[in-house]
Amino acid sequence: MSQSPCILIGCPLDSGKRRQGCLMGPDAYRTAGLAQALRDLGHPVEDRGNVRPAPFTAKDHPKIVALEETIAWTTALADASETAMPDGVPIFMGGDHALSLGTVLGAARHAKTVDRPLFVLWLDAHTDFHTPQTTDSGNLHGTPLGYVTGRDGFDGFPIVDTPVPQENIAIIGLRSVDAAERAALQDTDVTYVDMREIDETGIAKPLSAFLAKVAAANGLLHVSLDVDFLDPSVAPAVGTTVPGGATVREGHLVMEMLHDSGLMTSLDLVELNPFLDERGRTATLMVDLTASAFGRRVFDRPTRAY
Ligand code: 4U7
Ligand code: MN
Ligand code: MN
Ligand code: MN
Repeated sequence: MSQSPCILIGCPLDSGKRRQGCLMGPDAYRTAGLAQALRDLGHPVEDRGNVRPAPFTAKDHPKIVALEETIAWTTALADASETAMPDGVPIFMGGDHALSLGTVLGAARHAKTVDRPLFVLWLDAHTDFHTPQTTDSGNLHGTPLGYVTGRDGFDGFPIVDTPVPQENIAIIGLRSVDAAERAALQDTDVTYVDMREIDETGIAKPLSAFLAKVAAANGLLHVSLDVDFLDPSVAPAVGTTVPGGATVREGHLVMEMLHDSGLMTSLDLVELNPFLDERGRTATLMVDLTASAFGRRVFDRPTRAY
């Protein structure tokens, strides 16, 4: 399990919001040494280069930013994701969070072909549960969980034939939730963990409860790591900074627990904007966190069951 091949897939998608720069993310991860860090842990690594969006014609919309481009990316990334999953653990190097419309859709298609349930762990300051109807900003990077759970309103996007069941989703790290998202989420079986709960109980408790569910169901687990899950003081290279985020140690603990569980089958690294970074520190932290998720540790410990 620890020697599972890692498939690096560059997703220079920048269409999920107005502020540009995430298109440089894949090259920042390469420059920060992601492939070598994984090889040093014994994993075979294949870098498949960058995905390109399907052909599209941009139109003007009163509200939604870059709708056709994001649809085109969703189509291409769902294919790339579904194709890569049988070959190893794909690591999608973003790109903004709109890339997860495609990567999770592809993972869901793969899960259906292998007849296993898909679970999604969303590490984020935000719930990303909007639809194109409910978003105020018009930024589609705030919609991927709305899309993959099968909410209405995604006209023109690929059909979500196998929505991810709400009870298979956990969002951890929350501290910025819009009113429309809160209203929609409160009616669901999605697990959501805000920073207050993390402060009160620690991050390990809700995470191990979720991992136990994944293990019991023999599920596949897609993990989506938004840079803004982390506190902006340690991860400044992100457009949507929200104070009060996860610490470096909480980030590593989550990733170490994911590794110990052996459950993670695909990973998004999203929202890194290298234009906003300070001497590469955010890219480097994201690489270090990924290494923890693939087996880097300070000392070996007795294996725990989740
Ligand atoms: B990210 C926001 F209004 N909810 O819809 C919105 F607060 O992928 C933010 O998590 C979305 O970074 C953030 O624009 C999307 C806003
Ligand atoms: Mn996000
Ligand atoms: Mn976010
Ligand atoms: Mn963001």
